[in-house]
Amino acid sequence: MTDTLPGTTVGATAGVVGSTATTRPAPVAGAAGAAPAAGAAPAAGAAGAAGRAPLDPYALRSDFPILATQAHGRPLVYLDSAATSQKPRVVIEAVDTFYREYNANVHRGIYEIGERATAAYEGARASVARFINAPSAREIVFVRNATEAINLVAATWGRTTIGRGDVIVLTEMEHHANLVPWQLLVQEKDGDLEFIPITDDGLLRLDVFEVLLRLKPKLVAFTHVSNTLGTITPVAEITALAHAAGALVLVDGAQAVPHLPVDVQALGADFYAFSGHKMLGPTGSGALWARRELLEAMPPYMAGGEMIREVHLRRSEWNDVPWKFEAGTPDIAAAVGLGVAAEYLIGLGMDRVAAHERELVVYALETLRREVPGIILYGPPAGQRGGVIPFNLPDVHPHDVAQVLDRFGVAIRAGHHCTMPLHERLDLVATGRASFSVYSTREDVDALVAGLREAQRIFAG
Ligand code: 7TS
Repeated sequence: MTDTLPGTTVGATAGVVGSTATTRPAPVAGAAGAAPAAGAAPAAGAAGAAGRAPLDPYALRSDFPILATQAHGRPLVYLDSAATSQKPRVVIEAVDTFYREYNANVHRGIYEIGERATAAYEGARASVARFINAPSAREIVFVRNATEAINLVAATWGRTTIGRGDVIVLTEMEHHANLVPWQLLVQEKDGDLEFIPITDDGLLRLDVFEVLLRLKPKLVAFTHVSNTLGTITPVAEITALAHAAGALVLVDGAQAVPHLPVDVQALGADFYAFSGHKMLGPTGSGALWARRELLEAMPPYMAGGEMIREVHLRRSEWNDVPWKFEAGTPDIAAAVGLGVAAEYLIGLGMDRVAAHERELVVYALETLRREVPGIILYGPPAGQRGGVIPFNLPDVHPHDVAQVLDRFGVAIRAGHHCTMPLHERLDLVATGRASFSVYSTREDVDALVAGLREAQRIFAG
């Protein structure tokens, strides 16, 4: 394993993207082929060039084959993108092409398809780095999902850093993936967890956070966007305060990278974790970004092949980062697909994606309030949240609501959304949740409204 990345970074995936040029919509949506050569484009934070027309979700819907299907004989209205997003054709084809044309293991084949697989895998790493403006692709560790990324940090950095009495600060609205790993860690190390409370609107109480910082926490770990309330947290502000108090910062970006421009350098955090399958990529793909010196200092997570440089019977030496953290044969196809998804989103322009979803949230909140009498909507005001609409109808369990909506082809999630402590804090058993992505439209919201009115009619009788 060499110390440097193969030079063919995006080349391998760009070829895959390019192969479907004929299926692309007009340049307004123009995502798929817009991927410029590595290094030639602005950072993802700036991608999406000012002056471009607003994102046209109607034009790009034809990129997503599943959106042309039906559920219960009605057009599928997919409003569960926070659980997992749908996949554009370029991603599906990239996975397909890998298996059809160059399926081989990575970092070992001294033959053509093996080299092609390695180039595509490492090219995907470069695309992901560019997508979040990481300073180097060497700071991107491929994992299966955000859950694995957070567990990796807890099990390596956490187990070597956290000791008796050490404090980790979380928030009351974390997904279980950014809560339970820290519970296990402090149980093992006899440390403590503290929580930044939220307001009833789902905003973080930064005044209380400043008081918690007097406990000199070792880590502050929090979500960038709440999967349940949609709250967008002030990452740069929290990070600056945490750093000033001597804490490191882990950001759970699972619900941010699909929807907002994310520039890890501008945010200033130390660890940034996310899943690929929520950002139009395949399941089984995800990434952990961490500052290089942290990755260098952390012990390995899992052990075996790939992550070693030398092995002797009684001791081994580790590979360079990031491969030190990628034991065993990775999910190569998923990583390649993730790289294509990152390029697709860069091509759309994440600022245009964010503007589209902001506009849709305003429309949804207004329309639901106006058209669905008595609906209870949770979360912060439109300007402070991403494309997530949690709600309840009075006296109807959200599971029943979801079942009625399903009859109309409308897919939402109902339940606790893996945020049980947040539901406890808000004194709720469960909520219904509609969530958006690049392909969501006002008509999707209208279908939700029609379904909710029908649910009200059924349950009133
Ligand atoms: N963090 C946040 C903020 C999430 O929303 C999720 C998944 C995760 C972590 C874990 O992601 P995974 O890919 O490792 O499973 N959230 C949801 C959801 O809201 N509905 O289904 C999964």
